[in-house]
Amino acid sequence: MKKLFVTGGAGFIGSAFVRLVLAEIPGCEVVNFDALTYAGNLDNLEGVDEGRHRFVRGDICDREAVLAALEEGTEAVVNFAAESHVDRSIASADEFLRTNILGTQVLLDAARSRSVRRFVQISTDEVMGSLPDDDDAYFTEASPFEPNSPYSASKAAAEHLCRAAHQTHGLDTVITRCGNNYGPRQFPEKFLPLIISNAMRGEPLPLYGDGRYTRDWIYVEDHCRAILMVLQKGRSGAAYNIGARNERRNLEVAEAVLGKLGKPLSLIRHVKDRPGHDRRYAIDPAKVESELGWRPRETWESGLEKTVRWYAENGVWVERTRSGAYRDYYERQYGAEKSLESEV
Ligand code: NAD
Ligand code: TDX
Repeated sequence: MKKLFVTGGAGFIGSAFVRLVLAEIPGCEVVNFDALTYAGNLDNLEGVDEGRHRFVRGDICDREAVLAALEEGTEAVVNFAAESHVDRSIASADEFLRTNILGTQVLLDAARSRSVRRFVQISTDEVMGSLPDDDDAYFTEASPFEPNSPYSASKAAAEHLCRAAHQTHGLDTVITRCGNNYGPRQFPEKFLPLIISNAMRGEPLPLYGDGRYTRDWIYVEDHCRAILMVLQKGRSGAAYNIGARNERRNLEVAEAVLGKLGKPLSLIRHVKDRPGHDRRYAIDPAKVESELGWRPRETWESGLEKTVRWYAENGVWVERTRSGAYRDYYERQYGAEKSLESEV
């Protein structure tokens, strides 16, 4: 691989992917196209090899800007750019529809007109909705789409557009559907970095509802290695579910973080539930394992240890991301919960 066009590469997963590509594929150049929304952060790219990395600030909905940055000879577009936080999509869906749906179509069109060989769409397990609690059902690639939030509905729509580009125009598309990522540089509106940074400051950890919601956690670098394998060896037109067989209840995650930081369980607070809150995600990764030979490298214990340590050692990053616009959002989301319903 010589040249990749990565969108959303200043975000949490995209920046981890850019680092991985530059480190593991000698000679590969990356054009990193990112609008730098509240979630995009150039600090996430500190230390990358600038000789092979070109950052372009731009909006994936801006057709001309995309075409100007996307050069002939680009081997693949890898689309991470998205509005990615479920709670924000519940508060207001507009930006999710614009970026996640219209933006994906602009990229598909641009990839076709620049004769890009392959288009990789980074999707999510959430397009498949919710599984019952205490069940042995799993999401497979054949699971029906049942998105429950404006975020997951917009990601499902984006998948359909990729499929349509493949079927109608013969574009070589592949889709990855992953569960909850964790690791360094995740914006602290998401559950794990939120509770780590709150716990470090001795502040309450907000758990929606009964806290017994289950997520299937994967260390971000393991996810990125799977994306790289799908990019290099995945079947055209296929989707791959990516998961580390690591289901955890939110309460268990909170207890693990408090344990690692030596903080009391009394910091846990049950707050008002998320509307339409998906009960359980659980991914069957058999296809990516058997077809592509992918396996996660981190265990939950090693990944959580690395993650907590990274946040402990990068207080400046945390403070900078928690300032300004994010603080306003935090007040809107949790302000009413200051009187916190109960303690565990
Ligand atoms: P993030 O919110 O941390 O980063 C998103 C990035 O996209 C930011 O850098 C932002 O500036 C950029 N962006 C947003 N709108 C843009 C636009 N219109 N034009 C150009 N750039 C724009 O997200 P993340 O957690 O890194 O997620 C990356 C992708 O992976 C998303 O597509 C998300 O749906 C998917 N995903 C995330 C998870 C997870 O657990 N975080 C799990 C599965 C799938
Ligand atoms: O304050 C909180 N309290 C709480 O209990 C927050 C922010 C979340 N939660 C719960 C909701 C979920 O059950 O924690 C779980 C994880 O929440 P999020 O971090 O918001 O992630 P989730 O809604 O599961 O979606 C994530 O995984 C799939 C990503 O944000 C998506 O981008 C990805 O597609």
